[in-house]
Amino acid sequence: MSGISRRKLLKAMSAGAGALALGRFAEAAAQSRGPDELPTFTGPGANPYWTSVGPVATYPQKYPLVLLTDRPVQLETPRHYFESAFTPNGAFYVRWHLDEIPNTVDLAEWRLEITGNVERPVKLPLSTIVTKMQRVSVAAVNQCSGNSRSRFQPRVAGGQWGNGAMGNAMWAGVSLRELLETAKVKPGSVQVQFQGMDRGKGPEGLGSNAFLKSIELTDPVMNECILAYEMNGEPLPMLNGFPLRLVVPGYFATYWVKALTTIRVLDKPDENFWMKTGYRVPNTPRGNTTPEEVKAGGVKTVPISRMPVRSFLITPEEGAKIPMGMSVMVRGIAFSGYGGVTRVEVSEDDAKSWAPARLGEVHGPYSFRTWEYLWKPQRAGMHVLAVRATDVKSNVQPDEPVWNPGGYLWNRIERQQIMVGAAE
Ligand SMILES: Nc1nc2c(c(=O)[nH]1)N[C@H]1C(S)=C(S)[C@@H](COP(=O)(O)O)O[C@H]1N2
Ligand SMILES: [Mo]
Repeated sequence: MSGISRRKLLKAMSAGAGALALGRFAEAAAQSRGPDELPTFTGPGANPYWTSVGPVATYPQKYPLVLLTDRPVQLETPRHYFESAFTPNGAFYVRWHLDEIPNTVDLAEWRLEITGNVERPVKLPLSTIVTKMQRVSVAAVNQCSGNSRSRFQPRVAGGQWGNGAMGNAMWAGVSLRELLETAKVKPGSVQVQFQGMDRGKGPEGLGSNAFLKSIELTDPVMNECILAYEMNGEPLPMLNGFPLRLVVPGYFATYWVKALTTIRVLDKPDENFWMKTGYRVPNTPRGNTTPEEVKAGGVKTVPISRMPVRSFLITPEEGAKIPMGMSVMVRGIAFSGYGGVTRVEVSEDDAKSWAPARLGEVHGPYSFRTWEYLWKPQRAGMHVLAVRATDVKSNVQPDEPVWNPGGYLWNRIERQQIMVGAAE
């Protein structure tokens, strides 16, 4: 724990019952923070802010979640919901960019429009999509590109997410390719653009009043995209994009446009703010760069795409105290946007040596996969456990932090401190 966060924690605790009542969100008691006051995650040990640093809020169709901001709505999933491979809809994190988000939808009026560079523009009611087209499903992780942004050093602007801007669900709906075929894409088309019902200006008014994302027609992911009307066997919660959202398996969630109403086939590349300026990373192997290079200018960027491999240690919880002589089943999850995790390893000595964990059931290449590891602590005192995953493309999590100005793609090896007590 860094000096600044230790001081803040002590301050929050000395504030008495009010702060303590927040339990694991004790730090959240601090109301307005400048960027310098935000807790930092440096130092050799694990960090105590696994979940986040916000207060808790309850929105319609949602359990109490960590409130990052309410305009626009950004809610983070508390850690314990990652104990299973699928994240409950009520606990699923929420991220919108614009102020005006839909809170009701009249399905009698609602249509999905396929327009732009197509032979036959169509407008489909939801009933046609649900009853007349083939239903397909995929288990896929939805992760914000800024997940874990609060770890970045030097700090970067943007939502200071802990590790809870992610979730895994079984999505069901219709294939994007099949839908596009009904409208007949014209030759010369290059991208497909997606737009939802939300409205408002983007940062500095640059967003042209809608959140717009596009995918290359030749990108192989086009064949795996689905338009989902079901999430874990239920209609999507309003805040997660009811009645229909794009699911782009393996890709960061920025492309998973919610409350979808318009699919626009483009004959030239999309140059709107959310493609040309937002959600880009330096064109380097890990999307990494340095603040000095950014300051000097000329850093080439590419749009964000697939999610690098990650793994998380979920139980026992950070700060847990384990009696000496007891064995503990350590459990967690792992995933990769490049098509499945092949190996998870656990370290009992702060990432110096590694031993394999046992992998759980496969729910498909883009799902969370659970893992477990039987830990028999050999000594009393503080232990730093670490976990790292390898994916089918042999990508393995790095132990050096990456840095980029947007605070994207964080996938450094996670650590966690566990206290083993002496026998009584
Ligand atoms: N219509 C719409 N779709 C959107 C966004 C948005 O602002 N508007 N944000 C995107 C981003 S950046 C993220 S991280 C995910 C969040 O999905 P969730 O709220 O269902 O968790 O939605 C994506 N789809
Ligand atoms: Mo995001």
